[in-house]
Amino acid sequence: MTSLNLEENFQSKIDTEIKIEPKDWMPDAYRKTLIRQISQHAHSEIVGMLPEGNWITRAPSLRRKLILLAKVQDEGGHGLYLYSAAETLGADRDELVQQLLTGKAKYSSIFNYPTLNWADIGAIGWLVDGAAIMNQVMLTRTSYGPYARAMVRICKEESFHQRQGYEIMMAMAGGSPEQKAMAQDALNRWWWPSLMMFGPRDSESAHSDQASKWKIKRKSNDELRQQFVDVTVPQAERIGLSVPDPDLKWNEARGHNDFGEIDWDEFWSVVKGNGPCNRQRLQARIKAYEDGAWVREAAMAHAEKKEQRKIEPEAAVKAA
Ligand code: BYC
Repeated sequence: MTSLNLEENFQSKIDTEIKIEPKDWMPDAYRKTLIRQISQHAHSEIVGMLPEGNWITRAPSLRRKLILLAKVQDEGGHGLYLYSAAETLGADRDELVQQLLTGKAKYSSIFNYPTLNWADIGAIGWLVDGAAIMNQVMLTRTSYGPYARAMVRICKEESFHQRQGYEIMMAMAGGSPEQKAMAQDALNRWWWPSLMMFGPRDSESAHSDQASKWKIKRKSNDELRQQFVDVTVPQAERIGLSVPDPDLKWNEARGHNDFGEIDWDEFWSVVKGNGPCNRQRLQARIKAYEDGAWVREAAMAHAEKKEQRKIEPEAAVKAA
C-alpha cells in the first residue's frame, strides 16, 4: 500500500469505529500524540498520589485510613497500566520516567496545589476524581484499543474514589459549624483548579482539532468542563455548600449553568512549573526514584540469575 492508502485506510477504520491496535499501521503523529497524552496521564496518576499520600498517617479513623490507602494504591496501579499502554506504542518506560523527573513532561496542573487539612481529601475525591472521571469516561471510547480498555477499569475505580470524597464532604458539611467551614474552605480552594484540569479553552487548545479527528478525544475541553459544572453544582447544593463563583447561574435557554472566567494566567503559570507545589512534587518523585534504585538493581540481578539458570541449569545449581 502507498502511504496515502495507508492513511486513508487508517482514517476509515477510525470513522467506522474500529479500534486501532498496537501492531496496526498508524501515522507517526497519531503515535506521538498518544504517547504524549498517555504518558502525561500516567505521570498525573503517580504525582497525584503525593497530595493524598500525605494524609494517610493523619486520617481521622482506621476506616478513613484504610479507604485512603486503597485509593492511593489504586492511583499507583492506574499509573502502571498507563505506562504499559504507552509501551505498546513503542515508548520506553525509563525514558518517560526520566522526562517526568527532569521536568520535561507535563502532568495535571491540579497536583501542584497543597492539601492543607482533612477536608482537602474530601474535596480532592469529590472534585478532582469527579473531573477525572468526566474526562476518562470519554476515553473508554478513544480510538486506540489498549488506552480505551485501560480506561474501563480506571473509571470503575475513579467512581469509587469520587464517592469516598463526596462522603467525606457530606459528613463534614453535616457536622459541627467548624467542620462545615472547613468543607466550604476546601471547596473554595479546589473549585477553580478543578475546572482548570480540563485544559485550555477550545479556542486555545493546540491539540484538540487533530485529536478529535482521530477520535482520541470525543468531547472538547469546554464541553467536558461544562458537563462537570452542571453535575457538580447540585451536589454542592445538596450538602449545603456554595460554589465560589458569583457569576454561576442556571441559564434556562442554554440548559446549562453559566459560570465565571477561569484565571488562565494562574493555569499557565502552574503548567509551566510555577504553581505552589511544583518543585516539591518533583523533588518527592526524584527522591522516590533514587531511594528505589536498590530495588531495581536487585530485580535485575534476580532476573539475570534466572536467565542464567535457563542457559546453564547444572552450573547454576552448583553455584547455589
Ligand atoms: N495540566 O491542546 P490541549 C488523574 C497542556 S486526573 C497540565 O488542550 P490536550 C488523577 C497539554 O498537555 C488528570 N497541562 O491538550 C485524578 C498541552 O501541552 P503539550 C489526568 C495541561 O492533550 C485523581 C497544552 O496544555 N488526566 O490522573 O488535547 C487522583 C495544550 O492543551 C492541562 C489525564 O491526563 C492540565 N490540566 O488536552 C489521581 C486525561 N491541560 O502536551 C490522579 C488524559 C492541558 O502540548 N488527558 N495541558 O506540551 C487528556 O484528556 C488531555 O491531555 C487533556 C488536555 C484534556 C488534559
